[in-house]
Amino acid sequence: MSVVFALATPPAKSAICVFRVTGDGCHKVLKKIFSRDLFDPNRFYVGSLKNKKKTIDRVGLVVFKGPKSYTGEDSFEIHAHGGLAVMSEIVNLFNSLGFEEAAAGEFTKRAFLNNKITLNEAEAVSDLIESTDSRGVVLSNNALFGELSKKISFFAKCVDDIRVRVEGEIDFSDEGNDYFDGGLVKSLHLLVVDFELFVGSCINNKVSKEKNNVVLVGPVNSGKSSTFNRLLGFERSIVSSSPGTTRDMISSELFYESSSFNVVDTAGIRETFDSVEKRGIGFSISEIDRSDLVLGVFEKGDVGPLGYFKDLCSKNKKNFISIQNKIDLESADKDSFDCYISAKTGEGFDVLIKLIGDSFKDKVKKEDYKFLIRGRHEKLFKLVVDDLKSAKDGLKAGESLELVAEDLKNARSHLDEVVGVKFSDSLLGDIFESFCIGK
Ligand SMILES: Nc1nc2c(ncn2[C@@H]2O[C@H](COP(=O)(O)OP(=O)(O)OP(=O)(O)O)[C@@H](O)[C@H]2O)c(=O)[nH]1
Ligand SMILES: [Mg+2]
Repeated sequence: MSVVFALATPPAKSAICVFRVTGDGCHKVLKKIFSRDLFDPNRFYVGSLKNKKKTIDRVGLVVFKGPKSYTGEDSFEIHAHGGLAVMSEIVNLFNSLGFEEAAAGEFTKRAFLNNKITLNEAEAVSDLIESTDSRGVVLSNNALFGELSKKISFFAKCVDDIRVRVEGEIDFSDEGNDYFDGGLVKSLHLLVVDFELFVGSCINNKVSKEKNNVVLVGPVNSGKSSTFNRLLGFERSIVSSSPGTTRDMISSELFYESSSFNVVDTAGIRETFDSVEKRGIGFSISEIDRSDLVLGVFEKGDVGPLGYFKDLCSKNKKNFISIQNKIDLESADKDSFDCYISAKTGEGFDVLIKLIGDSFKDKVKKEDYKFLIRGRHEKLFKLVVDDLKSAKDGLKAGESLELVAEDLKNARSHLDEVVGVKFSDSLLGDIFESFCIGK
């Protein structure tokens, strides 16, 4: 395969940038561009990187000898100073050497094609990079570092073992039922149960990434932005005593225990002739549609829209928490609200945060899962369950053993597709095009 290169770190000013180069024969250029010509693999060398006689930078160089490299090919990495001009000079150098720019995910794709990793492990590399919370990291690591592949090869072996027994039956079938392996149905039944349990321990990465959306609504000046800022712990939204301050939606992420929430501050509701403010109010109402939980923030004495928000939320089947703010100024109007706070002093926020967390309790909890999988895997796993059930039912009903063997063959083939024993170019294209350049 050709020699390709990529900047593996972001193309922005930084302390260090890392370039990766892979492709058999790429080591040949090193004595031309680096101030040293003998290298032991996997060691970090510091020296000058040169383009002809001109020194570009003093860099770190690590050389990997295939097949003991990420891609399975000869490769090397250059760690240079993270200046934009330095990066541009290194790109020019590699272009002048005839190296091609790597496509997205090319390093991982080569690792797969060179049998360094399975296809599901390659997918897990991207899922790990995309993970936004610690549980996502644990789940994609389980998929990446062999645990998921081990499970799949375990089930593939179980399917093979049962198929061998079924095929043995086919060979003996002339001799009547006397020899029939009565344990086969039980073994298949146990395999279906085990496989379904395993599927239950997998979570689709799309479901896992679903955000908990929380929106703050209420009358103008009730303290929505102040509540928003206190929830986040920093001044993200502008707070002012003039009503109608927030006009556009402002959102930010809030982490609580192991969950993350997307919290949105919106424009306050009131009668207005200002067209910009009117649009902001329109946005606030439509934001309720996108949210999972609505926090209505009110001041004592200005609870007009409370009924309106309650009705809107119950019509749209949204959870609603009514909050009385500014309890440092006005006594709490007990019985009228779900929660009482002061965004100024922080009083009541422990209760509010708990109420927010509790309202998502029934949502998917990542702690209950072991492996992060993709839609592609989920579809294949469902097919495996169908194949195994069909084999079991066929066996129980005394159907042709050839058909049972065919179902088991299909189950095995669908498991093979998960790990990439079977793949098409278009599948590889779909998988790797969503990767980062340089990975
Ligand atoms: N005393 C007191 N003042 C508060 C509290 N929360 C907010 N305020 C004040 O109330 C005013 C309005 O606060 P904001 O947070 O901007 O209110 P808002 O609901 O976002 O207002 P709009 O964006 O205009 O709809 C500001 O002067 C805040 O300092 C509180 O708990 N106690
Ligand atoms: Mg505001």
